[in-house]
Amino acid sequence: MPYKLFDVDKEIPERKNHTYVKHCSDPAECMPACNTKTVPGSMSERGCAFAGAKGVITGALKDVVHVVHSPVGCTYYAGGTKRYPTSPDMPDGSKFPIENFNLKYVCGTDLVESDVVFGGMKKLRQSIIDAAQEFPEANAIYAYATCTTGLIGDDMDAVAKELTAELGKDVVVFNAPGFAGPSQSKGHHIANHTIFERLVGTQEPPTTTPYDIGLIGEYNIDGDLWVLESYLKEMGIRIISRFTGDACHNEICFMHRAKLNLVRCQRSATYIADLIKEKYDIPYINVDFFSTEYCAENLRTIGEYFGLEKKAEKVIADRMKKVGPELEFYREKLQGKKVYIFSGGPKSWHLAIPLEKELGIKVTAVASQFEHEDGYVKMKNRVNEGTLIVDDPNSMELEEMITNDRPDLILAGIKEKYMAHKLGVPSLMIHSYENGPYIGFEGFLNLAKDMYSNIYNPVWRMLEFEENPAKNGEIEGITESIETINGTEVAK
Ligand code: CFM
Repeated sequence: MPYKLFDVDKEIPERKNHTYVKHCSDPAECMPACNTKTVPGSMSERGCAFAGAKGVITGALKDVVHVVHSPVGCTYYAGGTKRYPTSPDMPDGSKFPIENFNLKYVCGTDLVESDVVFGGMKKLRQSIIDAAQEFPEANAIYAYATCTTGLIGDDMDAVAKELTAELGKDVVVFNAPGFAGPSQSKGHHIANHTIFERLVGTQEPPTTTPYDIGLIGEYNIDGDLWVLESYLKEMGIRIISRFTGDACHNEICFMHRAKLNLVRCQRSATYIADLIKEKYDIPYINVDFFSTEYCAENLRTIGEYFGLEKKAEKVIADRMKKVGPELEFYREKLQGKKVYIFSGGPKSWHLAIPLEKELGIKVTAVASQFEHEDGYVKMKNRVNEGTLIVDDPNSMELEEMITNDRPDLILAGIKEKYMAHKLGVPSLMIHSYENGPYIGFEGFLNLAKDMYSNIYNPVWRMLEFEENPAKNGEIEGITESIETINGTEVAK
């Protein structure tokens, strides 16, 4: 029986197809149903297509002002709550005057009932003009359709076209209303196509070199991009265009000048890498920089491509020297701990093997809010016999899993975190991170540290959890002393 129906799903048996237990002898086609509408009655944790466009793809840009064409709620939730910091550095050497501009401001049209009845285009036009006046430093204005404006059918492109000419800067419409697809994944897709069709190839970079790469699908969560950039820089490779972490509008417009593209998030951004390959003949490589082994392996591949093998080896050796001994400590402490990975998708397959192989952790469940079949193939290939693979999980399922199975830690997001805490199980945010970055050599060490300090936090034995009588007061290995590792104090 490769599929599992949770007790909490008795009323919605359709959920069974989405929860697969891996058995090595199962045929290849055995995997969770995915990328379809959420089963009615299931309390999904998914985001909407608009969230996928603004919250993931475009919100990381440092010099763009965003106008959300919606009642005020969508605008509120489009605020910069995701942790993708930006530096002020611009490709021409100048500085953008507002630090972390992308995290600070969002504009909206604040639609009310009369706009729904009579149309919102006038308001949209005025809001874009106001945004341009309020933020003259912004180099472009991106405007977003939402469920309301998608339904009333405002012709946003007509407004944008007019205003691009009037304002003398790009006004780009992202037509990904919330209902455009089953999850945020559809918004990634639409935003990739919009950017490609509307922007790529419309500007030229100030300079080019033979070692210019495009880094695609890297959003600089908690500084991830800067870690990778430092490795590439030491190898003599320049990132000419970032899609879209710490990027500016202009560099998106000259993505067609990269010599090679690296695709980091292969769920949200392979679309544009494919489009660029097709039109401009620029090759791309899928990369995986989570963990020391994958990171080394991928830096070697990039080194080989550019004939920079020795430099790649130097970066790897330097970083391993720094993180190797400390990782050893965490490996010892994390050995045998039972962990779930609940992510949007890719992080569930990126991390499954590294956690097991490099830290000795047992990954007993993985879940994804919006992966497609190709991602589930990777997930299935990378987990052990008996691991539960859940598509579009609902909170009650997770509660049932935690209650019955008592993992030592769940790697998840803010939606799961406090429920896990209430059940007496530590939870670490794998979406926006806690003490990130989590990518690369140093990042993997940060992740290990955070996992360790969450599992071994003495709070879990100070509180009494009704659900968890077995563990009260006796989590194995916890003492109250503090140990110092390389100058950092950690609870032992
Ligand atoms: Fe790509 Fe991402 Fe992810 Fe994603 Fe996301 Fe994210 Fe994620 Mo949260 S772009 S698919 S839509 S790697 S926000 S940085 S962590 S669900 S696994």
